[in-house]
Amino acid sequence: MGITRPNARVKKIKESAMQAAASYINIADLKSSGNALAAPADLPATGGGCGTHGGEGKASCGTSGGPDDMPQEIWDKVKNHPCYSEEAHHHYARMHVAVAPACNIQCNYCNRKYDCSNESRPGVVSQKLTPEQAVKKVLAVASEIPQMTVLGIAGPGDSLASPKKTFETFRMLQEQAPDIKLCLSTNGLALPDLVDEICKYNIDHVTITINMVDPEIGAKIYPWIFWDHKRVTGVEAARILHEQQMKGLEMLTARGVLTKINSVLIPGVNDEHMIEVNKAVKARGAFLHNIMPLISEPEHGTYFGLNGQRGPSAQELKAVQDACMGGANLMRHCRQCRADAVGLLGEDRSEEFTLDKIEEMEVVYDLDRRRSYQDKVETERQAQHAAKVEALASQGELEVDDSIKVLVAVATKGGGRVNEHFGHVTEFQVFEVSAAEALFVGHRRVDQYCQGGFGEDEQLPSVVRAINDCHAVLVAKIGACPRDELKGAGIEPVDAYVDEFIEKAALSWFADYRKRIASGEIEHQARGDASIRQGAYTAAA
Ligand code: CLF
Ligand code: SF4
Repeated sequence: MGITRPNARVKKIKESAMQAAASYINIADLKSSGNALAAPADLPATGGGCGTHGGEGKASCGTSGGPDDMPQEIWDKVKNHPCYSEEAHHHYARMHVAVAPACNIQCNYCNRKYDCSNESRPGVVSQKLTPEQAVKKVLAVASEIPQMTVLGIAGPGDSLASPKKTFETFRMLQEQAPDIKLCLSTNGLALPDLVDEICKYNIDHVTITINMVDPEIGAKIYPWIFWDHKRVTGVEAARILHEQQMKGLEMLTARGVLTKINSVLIPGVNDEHMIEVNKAVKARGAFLHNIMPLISEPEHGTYFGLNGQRGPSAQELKAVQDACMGGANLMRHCRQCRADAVGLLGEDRSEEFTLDKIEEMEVVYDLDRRRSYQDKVETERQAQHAAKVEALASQGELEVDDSIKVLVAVATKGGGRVNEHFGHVTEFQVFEVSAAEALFVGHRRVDQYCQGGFGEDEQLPSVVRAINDCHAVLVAKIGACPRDELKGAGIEPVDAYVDEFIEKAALSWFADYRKRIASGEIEHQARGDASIRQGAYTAAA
């Protein structure tokens, strides 16, 4: 199967993305540029608001939403789920257990040597566990990390291709740790047959990876599926997969299970199709749509990697996400975690919880201790929210173009604060800041610049490339050499907001930036594009 080259409209998205941070492609541009926004003929029209009726979207508020933006029962489900609430992901952790090794389909971006790329990134292989080992591990992590609130099963194959292991793990855990939310991720092929089982075990959150709603496009992504005891290929395989995915999604929605849709953005294959996917899943009640970049390199040994299929740049990804705004709520804080990830999104503590280490640990699952710790987390989270509201209120009136939006990279080690040294960063969080808001729009992985107390100068250009579309980088501390390199690239290093909450710091810096524009001290310049790291990730990277 050949690789489709980007067509004219994708080129338009890319050119638009490259032009300027202030001129991202928007939904209006796409409305006027083609029919991508037209709802598929067989779908009901979508409605706005936060209603929970029928197959409509349960909330129109996005993952940054709070209790005022959605019904109480939905808020109760998402408030401390780090993937379903952007705000929660600064404070609450999740973990995965790798109990599901088999898969029933083949994706062109997957090499079975690695974890399922639908819900993880290539480059590392998880330690596979039995359900008993998995439950033991969850209890060990829960006793060490009281803010770990969610257990997900996301591979390393498909969680529903090995249903016995998946459900046995959930069943045992529910008995022993009833406060932990259960979550699973699937390609959807076996989903309709297992929806009742999902409800039986109170699994409140299900992710389905849906990369297309057009089987012709699907045939470029899936070479085969295993269906009805035989291998099915081509468009027929994609058609069956598509029908199962849509049916499964509708069934979950009808039963009140919150669903998230993961889509892998593959330039030239499904990028211009993504708006249609977004509309189709919204119409069937998906709570969230997570559009993730394809990670593709020859050394991953995947069909796409070996055939030169590239992943999107940071601004290409953002342009497609921005174009989907107004449809299903978007998740932009996904970290494409491993099937055995442990910790806050963006950190991976799985090495602390290998089977041999767990054997030596004294595991005390103390529900009261977990609750009292989470109460403290909640207090901190509310303080972060209040700081953001206060910073927004003090933005003030200036003789400056109100439509200016810029990206700001942030060095943080968690808690929603600017609290990491530039040299220690392995992941920058990126916020889009305007006079109206500071919105989390993504993250950028980088190689750690400071190694053993010294800066690795050859790493600096790749760090700059990763945040090259940002106007400033907020850090707790930064050395002279990287400071000069960043300034030379037009990125302002800022260490004036140490330990402050991120949104407040970003908004304060932006207020100062606008003042400098208003006074004529500086002129607002658009930034270029940035690269998404394509290399194999490791736990330390
Ligand atoms: Fe895991 Fe997925 Fe549940 Fe989250 S991850 S099964 S919904 S608990 Fe989260 Fe990781 Fe992204 Fe998945 S950041 S890859 S979206
Ligand atoms: Fe690989 Fe996951 Fe696709 Fe299966 S569903 S082929 S494990 S990426």
